[in-house]
Amino acid sequence: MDDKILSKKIAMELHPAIARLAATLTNRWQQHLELTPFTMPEDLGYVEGKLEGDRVTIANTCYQARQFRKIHLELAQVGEHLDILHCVMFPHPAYPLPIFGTDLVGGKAGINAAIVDLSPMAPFSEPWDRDLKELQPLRDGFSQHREIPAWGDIFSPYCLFVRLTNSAEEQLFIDLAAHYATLVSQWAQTLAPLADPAPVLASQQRYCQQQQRNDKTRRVLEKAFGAPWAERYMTTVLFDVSNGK
Ligand code: BLA
Repeated sequence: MDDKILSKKIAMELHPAIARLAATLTNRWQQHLELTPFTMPEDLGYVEGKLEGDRVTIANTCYQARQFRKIHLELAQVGEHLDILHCVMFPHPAYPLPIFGTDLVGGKAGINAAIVDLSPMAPFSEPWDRDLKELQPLRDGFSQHREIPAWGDIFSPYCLFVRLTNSAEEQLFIDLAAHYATLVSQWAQTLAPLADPAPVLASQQRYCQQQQRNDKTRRVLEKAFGAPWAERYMTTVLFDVSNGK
């Protein structure tokens, strides 16, 4: 990671569950994948804006690996009251792996939105389905489930969307997200690339189009940076549609 981005991140003093999830995911990737750097547009690694007088800061870290086109971890902060972790692992479309995605949104009062999924780009094979079913006891450990919005038809039956009500639930969410990230990294090792990436590419494109319809994300970005910038950021950094290469 760029030293400048790292020191800015430390200065951010994020909600402890967000900082812990970021460290845990990075650790799992280093354990299970051979990471190489992924270069993103120069001006988008670290970004600052203003939202109703509050400073908005965004720090991005990106990697790639043989089976993953882009592994993106974003930490964002809106003034003193909103901390955000966003993470997506985009497989190369030649690998019919699900997309790992997680989003944590919260503040001093707690994490109001915690979502994690392995979203299928092709039907899950039986062993993958079994791996996900085995984690049901973890998914059962949350007291406040939230309703997935209509654009979320891209998510799997194993998607978890909750409010985290105490530190035990925070840790359980981190454990579940780490399991999901580990599973997709391990599944990746078992696959040979497909000759025809077109069907997976089409599923990935639909995933990105649906995520771009998340008005709550868009509104934060628009208010801080303006509509054109928010559009560029959502379509080139958060949910850029692979061109198949
Ligand atoms: C919700 N995302 C949100 C919310 C905000 C953001 C403010 C509302 C929180 C709440 O209702 O309590 C904001 N999220 C951001 C911003 C960024 C971000 C500004 O990532 C980036 C700069 N979102 C994702 C991914 C998933 C996701 C990868 O980025 C899922 C895998 C889901 N976020 C997601 C969902 C909601 C959400 C489903 C709830 C939307 C709703 O209830 O309408």
